[in-house]
Amino acid sequence: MAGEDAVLLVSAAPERMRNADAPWPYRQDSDFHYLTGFPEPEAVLALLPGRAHGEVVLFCRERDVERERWDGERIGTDRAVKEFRVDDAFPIDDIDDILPGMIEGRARVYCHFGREPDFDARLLGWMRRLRTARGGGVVPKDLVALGHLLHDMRLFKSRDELALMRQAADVASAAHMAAMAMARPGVAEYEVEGEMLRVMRSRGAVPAFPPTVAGGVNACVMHYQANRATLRAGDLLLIDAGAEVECYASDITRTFPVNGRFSNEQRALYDIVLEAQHAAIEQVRPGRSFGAAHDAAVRVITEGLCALGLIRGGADQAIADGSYRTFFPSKTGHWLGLDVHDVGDYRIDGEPRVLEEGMVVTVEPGIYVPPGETGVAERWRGIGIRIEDDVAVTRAAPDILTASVPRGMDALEWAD
Ligand SMILES: [Mn+2]
Repeated sequence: MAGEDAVLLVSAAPERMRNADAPWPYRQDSDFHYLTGFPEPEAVLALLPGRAHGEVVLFCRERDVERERWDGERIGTDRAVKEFRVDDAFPIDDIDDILPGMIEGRARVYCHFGREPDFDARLLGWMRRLRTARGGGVVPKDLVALGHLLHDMRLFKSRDELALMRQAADVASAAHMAAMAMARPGVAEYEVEGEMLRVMRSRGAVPAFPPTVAGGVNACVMHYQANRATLRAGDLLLIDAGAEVECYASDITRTFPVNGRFSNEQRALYDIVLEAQHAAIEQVRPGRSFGAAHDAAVRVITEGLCALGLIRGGADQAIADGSYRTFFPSKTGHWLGLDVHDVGDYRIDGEPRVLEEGMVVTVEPGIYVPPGETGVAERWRGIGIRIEDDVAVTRAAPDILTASVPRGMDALEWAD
């Protein structure tokens, strides 16, 4: 695709500091992981079509007994070749001397630029080195943004990738069910969060993003992450949490009554969201447009809110003028993969993308009645409900990877 006269360069994610000299837990760059599976920082992958000594070249840290005593084992260049299926590996410290010669004479460099300032600076340094080389090196004419090419590949999940995503979905499902089992009036949101993190870590996974554990009115804050409040009888609890397994994400939301019983208003709105989700999931099929699920959810939610009197003037008008967004301001889903909001174009030439086998999307309609929304009767205000599942596009029916977490109202109610 890139051509024989191209070179492709991708850098590992740098270590990032949380504060002072305390780092964040390391997470590999998704593109770099996709292409190499190599888990360390300070590495660069070079794909060099036609190179006689090997087309797949990795620059990485060398073994270093003294450093490894402090920071743990490094893979090193020898094992990189043996275990990560690269043709050739060199010490990252030598990259400035070696890489410019590898780039020389090639017409195009595919890479990310404008993302990591350090990588941008190094890339320009290699170009400068090439230009000022003895005899004057042949500098590539074009720097090409790698995103489109690579991210279109990432959009289609292989069988192995789907297996990992199923694992990530299973871990998140277990975490959600543990949360349901312990949520009670008087329990703090962070206690529920802690239980979910315990379940994820006990299975070797990590959270794919900071969980939202939002009791009552907090559910109306779309990205609530404070998780500080205490759960109260009569409130709903909205939990949006996902697990990550070998860098592959899951993303699940459930909303259920803290005291085991939906109120009439909660029940009425929940019923609409669940029906909207069913209608949306029906659209996750090959040949349907990405936007079809959202359109289906908007239709069900708007008609439901009209029937309950929260929207006046008819569903067609509320959809046409967008006023339904007072209660449903988000989209119904996103691509899911190595990133929770995964890469891949949603539109091609202005038209919504058509779904194909191997794509994975989330389906997450919701109703959020803002607490200050004086246009509706007070009894509706402050209710926030979202139901989110991860769905793979298959030739047959939509494959709900997260179906084991209950979402029917009967299954979410309990009595002491
Ligand atoms: Mn989501």
